Amino acid sequence: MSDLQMDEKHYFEKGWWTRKDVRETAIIWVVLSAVIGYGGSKLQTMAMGDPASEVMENVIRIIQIFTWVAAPVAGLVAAICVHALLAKRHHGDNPPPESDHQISKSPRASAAWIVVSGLLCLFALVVGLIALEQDTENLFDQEAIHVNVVGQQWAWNYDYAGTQGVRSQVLHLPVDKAVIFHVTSKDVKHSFWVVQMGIKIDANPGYVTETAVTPNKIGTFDIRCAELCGLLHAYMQNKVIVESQADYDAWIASQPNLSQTDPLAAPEEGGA
Ligand SMILES: [Cu+2]
Repeated sequence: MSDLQMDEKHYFEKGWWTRKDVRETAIIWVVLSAVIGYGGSKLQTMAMGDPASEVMENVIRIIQIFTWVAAPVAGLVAAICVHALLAKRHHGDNPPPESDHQISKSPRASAAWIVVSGLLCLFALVVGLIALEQDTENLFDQEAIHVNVVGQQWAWNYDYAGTQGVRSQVLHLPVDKAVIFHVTSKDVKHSFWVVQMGIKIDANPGYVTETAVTPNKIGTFDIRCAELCGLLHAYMQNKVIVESQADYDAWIASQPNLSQTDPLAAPEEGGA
């Protein structure tokens, strides 16, 4: 029998899970998994603010599911480290007799680790693909309104298709109606990010990218640039005002008619 097989036999001898160090590590594992799962899923998503679309609700749900699924893996690694630090201190030249548990060379332990990680990756892939499929549904909504988004150093401008040439620097949207964004840039790469609605897409010069969402909450939310785009990147942000359909229609009607004039010659509109 090789050394390796003997080591494995020794480690997996009958009743190995009743050993003191294994039990202590298991308790730390459970506690750390709960702390990592709760901290990661609750505190992390609390900082994101309340969702203003179903897409964002999906994003938060996925973060919570993935965090809880990953927590036992992170918890196990941390538990072994913590237990080793607390209980496995050794002083002297000769290693203690129990230091020969060669779990790292155990084919069974390696196989279990690979299979479990593989299943977790597969789970993440399937859940992610399902969410991605749901999130793209808005793109095919025939009733959607269309907004052209142009990023430039360091501002966003919005043009509303099908209106009298309405342009604004604060985005207005009606609640509970799909909106499709056609996004581009005048200069460098930016990234159009509607924070509480959970959508983010690159704004590339000479190219139009598309994303879509249905805002489901009335209020004012944040829009930011999510691509480092120069000196004032941090200030490239403005707001989206989600309002009732009537308020939105009234706002559109109140805007100057730019369709007959050269939009570049018209004064910039500051929004609400
Ligand atoms: Cu930018």
